[in-house]
Amino acid sequence: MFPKLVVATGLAVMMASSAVAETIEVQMLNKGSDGSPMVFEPSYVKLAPGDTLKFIATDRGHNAESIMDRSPEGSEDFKGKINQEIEVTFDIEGWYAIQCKPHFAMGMVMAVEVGDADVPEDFLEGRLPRRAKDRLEAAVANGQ
Ligand SMILES: [Cu+2]
Repeated sequence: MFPKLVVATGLAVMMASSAVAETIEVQMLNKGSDGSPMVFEPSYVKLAPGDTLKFIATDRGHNAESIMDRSPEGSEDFKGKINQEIEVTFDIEGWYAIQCKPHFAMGMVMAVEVGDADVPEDFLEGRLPRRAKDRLEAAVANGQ
């Protein structure tokens, strides 16, 4: 029994320290698992620089794109088409806000933290629909 445990622990350490970039899937849904309408699931993701998010068009009528001025300096905005599955790689540390354009006013947004970054002071400020702001706030709170 003891030798087995040692082997399992060694494997876990090896996996945790592996530097291989990961791809994490985010579903675009008409209804989340908690019943709320029009969501990205999960709505908060923490990545290491170089990791990729894959947006899955599970339900129709959604897209994924950057919310202007809510991503780190030097990063590039992206814009997926409606019903398009896209993969976005995040190289620069910081916080990113992402929206589904058709359901932005309904609060279809998510937050991505890359590396260990402080939330920028203006991340939740400026022009944001109330529901988008509420959900973004909740997503940020998840990450703190
Ligand atoms: Cu949507």
